[in-house]
Amino acid sequence: MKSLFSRKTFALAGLLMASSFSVMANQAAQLEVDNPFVREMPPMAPATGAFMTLINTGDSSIAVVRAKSDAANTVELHTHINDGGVMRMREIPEIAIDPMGQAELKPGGLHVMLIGPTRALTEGDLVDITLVMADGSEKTLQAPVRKIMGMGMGMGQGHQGGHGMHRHH
Ligand SMILES: [Cu+2]
Repeated sequence: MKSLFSRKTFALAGLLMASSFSVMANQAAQLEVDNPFVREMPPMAPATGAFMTLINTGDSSIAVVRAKSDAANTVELHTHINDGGVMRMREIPEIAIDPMGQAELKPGGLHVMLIGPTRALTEGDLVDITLVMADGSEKTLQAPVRKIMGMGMGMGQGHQGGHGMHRHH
C-alpha cells in the first residue's frame, strides 16, 4: 500500500513537472533544514547516518521522498521500529512534514542512511546531501561530520540503548 502511494505521488510529480514550473508550489522552497550533521564512523563501517531538523515554513504539507549524496553508493530514508524490544531500521517511502511543522531526524529515529561510503568521513568533513521533494523540487545542504560519543558502533541503537550491548574485541 505504501509503495502504491509513493508511485502515485511520483506520477503526480512527473505531471506537475511536465506542466509549468513557475506557477507550481515548490516544496523545496518551503523547506528549511536546521543543524544537519553526519555521524562519524570507523573507516571500515559499511554505513552511517545523517541527521537534521526539517522545518516546513509553508501552509501546505510537504514530503521528502528521496535523498542523494556523492558520499555514499546508496542513500535511503530510514526510521527505527521497535520489533519485540529490539530496535531495527527500516526504509520508508517518505518523510512528510505538516504545514508549519517539523520532523526531527535523530539517532534512534528517522535518519538519512548513507550506505557504502565513497570516501572516509571524518570529523569536520562536509557532506553534500540533496533532498528530493514529492513535487520533484530539490534542496541541497552541507552536513558536517561529527563524532557522537556514547552511542555504540551500530546504527541500531538510540540513546536508550545504554550499556551492555557493546562488545569489545
Ligand atoms: Cu538506517
